[in-house]
Amino acid sequence: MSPVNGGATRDRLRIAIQKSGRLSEPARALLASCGLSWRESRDKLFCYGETLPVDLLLVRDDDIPGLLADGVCDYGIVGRNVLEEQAADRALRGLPAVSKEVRPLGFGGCRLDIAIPEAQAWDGPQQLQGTRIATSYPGLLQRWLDVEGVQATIVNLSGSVEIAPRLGQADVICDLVSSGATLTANQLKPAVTLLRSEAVLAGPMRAFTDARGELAALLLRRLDGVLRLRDSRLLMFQSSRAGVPALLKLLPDAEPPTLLQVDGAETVALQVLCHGEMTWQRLEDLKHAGAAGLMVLPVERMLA
Ligand code: PRT
Ligand code: ZN
Repeated sequence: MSPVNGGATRDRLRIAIQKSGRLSEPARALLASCGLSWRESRDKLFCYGETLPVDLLLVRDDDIPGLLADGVCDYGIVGRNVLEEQAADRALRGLPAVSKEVRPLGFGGCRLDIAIPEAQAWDGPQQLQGTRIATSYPGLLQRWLDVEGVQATIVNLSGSVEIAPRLGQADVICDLVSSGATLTANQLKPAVTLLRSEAVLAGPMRAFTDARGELAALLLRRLDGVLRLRDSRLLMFQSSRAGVPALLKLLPDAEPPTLLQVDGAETVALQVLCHGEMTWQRLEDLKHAGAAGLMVLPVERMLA
């Protein structure tokens, strides 16, 4: 079969993910945890979906918005920074949006920051008037400069942005930052954040009118289940019936509990699905408030 047939009617769903890079492994793992599997061909561009008619295209992340725009792929897993850059670029050229963020996916977190030389003070955006700013995100930078009313020269670089000030190519930079170590290594410091980013599922503006519609709904349903459970734990403990309200106040991120009567009318056993991190401190607080026999269990799968 041909992996590419444009935006024509199809009965298989096609998802573009990064071939190799920061997002490729977590993207595959996430889709696998939704019950998808593929005939492995990791060296190639195309993976044929086996458990469901959902195929993968393995590509460079920068190509994903274009593949979505052309209808070659139905969904893509890509950094919000890449998706928003395409949107900003299209908007600056007066073109309509062609794809949208469908779900944030909770990995690949970073920020698009303007970073300035360490020795400089930051007095706000107006300080950038008349400067040269090196970036690989000219659309997002221009959009921000327009909002702030700043006139600056954008130096468009495809890589090694951090080194541009030292090479005399630019005064400051606008680049992705996660730990900040790269900025420090280049005697730069973050000044202002233009965008908070993470990997997202990007998809079409309009719903599918063919068999892909049902497949897409199924995929999103499973994805929502997986994302919801990612930080979820099943908490089990016993307490006096009278003590339950005080304990539940300590669990604001919990689903309504299941209560089982244990010992006469007084003692109850509780099962609570909690969505936040279950730290030792939280367990100790619960114990202090009267919980006994506390147990935290991982949740593997859930179908509401
Ligand atoms: O080959 P391909 O084009 O597909 O890959 P790529 O090299 O363009 O992308 P890749 O794999 O580097 O990044 C993919 C996506 O990961 C990005 O689009 C972001 O959404 C996300 N991401 C998360 C990051 C970072 N964190 C990150 N730290 N992308 C890049 N960086 C850079 C940063 O700019 C710096 O140069 O990594 C370096 C280390 O960052 P610090 O702050 O930890 O030092
Ligand atoms: Zn890239």
